[in-house]
Amino acid sequence: MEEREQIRQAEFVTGIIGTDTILLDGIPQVAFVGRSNVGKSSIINSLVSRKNLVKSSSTPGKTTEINFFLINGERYFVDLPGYGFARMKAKGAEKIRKLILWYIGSGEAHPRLVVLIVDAGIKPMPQDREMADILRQEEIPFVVVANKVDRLNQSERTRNLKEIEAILGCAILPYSAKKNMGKGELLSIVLAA
Ligand SMILES: Nc1nc2c(ncn2[C@@H]2O[C@H](COP(=O)(O)OP(=O)(O)OP(=O)(O)O)[C@@H](O)[C@H]2O)c(=O)[nH]1
Ligand SMILES: [Mg+2]
Repeated sequence: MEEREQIRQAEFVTGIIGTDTILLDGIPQVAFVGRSNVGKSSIINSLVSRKNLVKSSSTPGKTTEINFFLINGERYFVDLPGYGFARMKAKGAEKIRKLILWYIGSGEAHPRLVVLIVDAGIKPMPQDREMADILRQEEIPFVVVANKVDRLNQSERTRNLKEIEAILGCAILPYSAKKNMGKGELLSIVLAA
């Protein structure tokens, strides 16, 4: 029987808000990006089988720095702040947008793989399309994950996933951080990166 890839070790290393020496250490980065509150931090917790390695919250805008977690001593999972948080002051939202675009597009961080997360129950927003377009432009490999499918019934799932695929122009992986659905598949993708 094939041995399942596992995460044996996960530890918080640092949070950054711009240029940092961690970007120079040669350890590959897998980044988790998406709108605020879609469950980026929860997905990382589900992958590492820890409830609270990464702080998650029902209040959008929880993550404000770019947080690095060392996984199995060999790669980083990078938890980014969420974009498109409507209630955030314009200045703060712009700052976060710039921080994300710097991480994705400046060439300083060069993530190996980006996990672009959307909410399976919500139509992708223009910012999600923009993010997918930027990733294609920068030629950064990415995978799209539709989280919170546990909230949908089977027919809603099928319909929404199709619609999200059409809008973002790529295949998506249904996921539930709450129920650990899709975990095996996403785990093998992020550990292969
Ligand atoms: N039902 C359900 N709720 C989820 C799931 N994943 C996350 N949530 C909830 O969604 C809320 C936001 O989760 P976070 O992981 O903090 O989201 P985030 O994308 O990191 O948010 P920011 O850091 O603010 O950008 C929390 O209340 C989670 O419990 C899921 O798969 N199913
Ligand atoms: Mg978060």
